[in-house]
Amino acid sequence: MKQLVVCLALLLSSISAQAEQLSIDDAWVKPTIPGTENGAGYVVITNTSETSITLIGVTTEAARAAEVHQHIMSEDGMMRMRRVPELVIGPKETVTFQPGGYHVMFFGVKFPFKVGDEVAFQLQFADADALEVNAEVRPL
Ligand SMILES: [Cu+2]
Repeated sequence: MKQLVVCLALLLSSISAQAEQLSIDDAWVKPTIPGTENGAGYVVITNTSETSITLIGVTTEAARAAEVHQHIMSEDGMMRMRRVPELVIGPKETVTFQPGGYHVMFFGVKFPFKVGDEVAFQLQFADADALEVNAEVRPL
């Protein structure tokens, strides 16, 4: 019995430690343009821990697929989007997703994103629990 109590205590402390590794602020998505099926979302992720944490993807029920993207200036001077398979967030580092930079790309939205709606997605990490994000649809 004593051993079980110790195990439970360890389990609980590891859960709360993981929950505190990351904090999420200012989550929002753009309204989708009528007739198009792709969307973009933004979030501010802060790693409050002493070790690096790697974002490896996004899941959502709101679209056929979702990916972490970045805008990059290509050699011909055009802004292009590229998928970011791994985004390392250093100890105490804050990564700000914003238009023209990192964003969550939604492919094949299952409903139009309208101002005032909420869009839920989950950030997946290699070394921490997934984080549920509820993003508000805001006007541009
Ligand atoms: Cu994109």
